[in-house]
Formats: sequence, C-alpha cells, structure tokens
Amino acid sequence: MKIAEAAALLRRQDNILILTHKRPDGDTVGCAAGLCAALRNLGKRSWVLPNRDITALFAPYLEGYLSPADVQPDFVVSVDVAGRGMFTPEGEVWLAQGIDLAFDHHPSQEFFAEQTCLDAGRAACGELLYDLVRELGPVTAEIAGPLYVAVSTDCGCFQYGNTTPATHRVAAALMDAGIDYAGMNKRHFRTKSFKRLKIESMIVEGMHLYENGRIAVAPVPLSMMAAVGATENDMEDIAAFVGQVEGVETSVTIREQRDGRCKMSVRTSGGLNATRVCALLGGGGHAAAAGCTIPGTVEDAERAILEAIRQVAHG
Ligand SMILES: [Mn+2]
Repeated sequence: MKIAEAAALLRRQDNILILTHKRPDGDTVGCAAGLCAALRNLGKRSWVLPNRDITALFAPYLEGYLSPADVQPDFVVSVDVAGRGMFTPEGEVWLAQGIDLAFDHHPSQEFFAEQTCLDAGRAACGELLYDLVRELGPVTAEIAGPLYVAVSTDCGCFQYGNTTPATHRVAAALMDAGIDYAGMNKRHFRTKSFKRLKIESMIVEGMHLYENGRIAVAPVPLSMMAAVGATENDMEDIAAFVGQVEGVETSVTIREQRDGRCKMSVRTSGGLNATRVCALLGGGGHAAAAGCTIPGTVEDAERAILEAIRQVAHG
C-alpha cells in the first residue's frame, strides 16, 4: 500500500491503537509517538500500547500517549515491526485479533497485517512516517520531535551505511518544524553513562577476532552486566560498538538472556548480508544489520554464528 493510500485509510478511522516492537528502539518509539500526535491533531482518539521493555532513554517520548488498560480500539497499526516474533506479549493479543495496517522498512517484513506500507529503501521507519504525517496535516514540533529521534537513531546520527540523501532531506524538514535537535543529538549520541563506558571497556577486553581481524565477536554474558551493575538503560545500540574497531567488517554482539538463550546482533560493512546470516539461525533484519536469538551459552552462540557467517560468505 502506498503512503497516500495509507493516509486516506487512516483518515477514515478513529479509535486507533499503535503498537511498537519488543525491545523498543528510537525508531519504533519515535514513529509511534509522532503518528499518535498526528492522528490526535486530526481530532482522532489515538493511543500507543505500553511496551514493558521500554528504557528510560525512550520512555519520555510516549508520555501522554499510552493507552489505558481497557482500551478497545477499532483500528490497530504497527510501526517498525518486521515480523510476528517482534510483538511484545501485550502486542501479541492484538496480533491474534488482526493488525489492520503495518508501516515498516525491514526487507524481512512478514506481511502479518491486513495492509502493509513497506519501503525497504528507507534508513528508518521514521522516514516513511514523515511522508505519511505530511499527508495528514501540518507537521508540528510535537510530531516532528519524535520522528527526528526515529530517523536519527536508526541511522546512527546519519553515520551508518543506510543513510541516504533522502534521510537527510527528511531530517532537515523535521528540523524546520522547530524541534530541539541539538538537545536530542546530545541525549542520544553524545551521552554515555559511566556504567556504559565500563561495559564498553569489558567488551573490548573480551572481544574475539577472526579472519585477520575482519570478524569481531563480543560476548556479553550476564556476569559482565552484573560486574558493573549495568541495565538495559546502559546498553542502547551496543551492537554498533564492536564494528568500530579498525579492519572489522563483520561484528557480532552476543547478549546472554535470563531465559537461557543468547540474542545476537550482526553488523556488516564489507558487503556480507547480515540478514542471510541471521536467517540461518531463525532471525532477520536488514542487509547490514540483523539479529537472531538462539538457545545455549554465549560459547554455543559464538560457534553457531561463526558457522553461519562462513556459510553465507563461502556458500
Ligand atoms: Mn527501524
């Protein structure tokens, strides 16, 4: 479905619930807040479903938009959710009843919704949402602020390989709306907790290099988190950290989970398709950034992902 059609469809709806993906990032949260603000500006009732995984970094953007526990929406929209496995437990309830409209930019989109607005060429779902809110009405600072967070965080403040001229044009238009972009950039890209810096130093200590330093694997066991008292608040976009080592083309961050599984994030800059690597282990994502979760120890996960990388690289 095209953006104009999605805008027309939304104009015909009221009582709209917006869903974000599990372990929410700036893109899904910013899209949800921006869309909710735009719909309310049209006089519509609209809410964002609370997300239990949200960190203190992004929670403020949803203030005033969260749905009450007894919400009974007539129309359900998801933003930046690639597949069925990416819904929160609360979101799964609505997935079971049917998602009416999905906005996404993941090539691994599973088309779980009645209608889908997908553009895999966009660095952030927020770019797509900007095109949408423009169709719905004037883009106020209330709408533009969270959308700027969505766009800027998903492209690492315009540094990742997914950044395009279109990304910059959307960002410029959002900045024109009178938002505090300097403050947002400081908050999201120039600020680290002391615990975060300690975790980064431990990651460097524990990192394994392969293939003459072209592959880096960084295990992050729960014990490492506990050693510095780090929480999810300190781990935002940690997957981008390891890939900064000079010469590294493929980086893997392995996060041990409390349920006996390991969540892996793969980032590539040398042309290896990260989604194909992660798909071998049941995951998905983008060409240069993908993830998967598998049972076992961090050592098991490291063996499995190295095998998957070799399979895709040589197969
Ligand atoms: Mn995204």
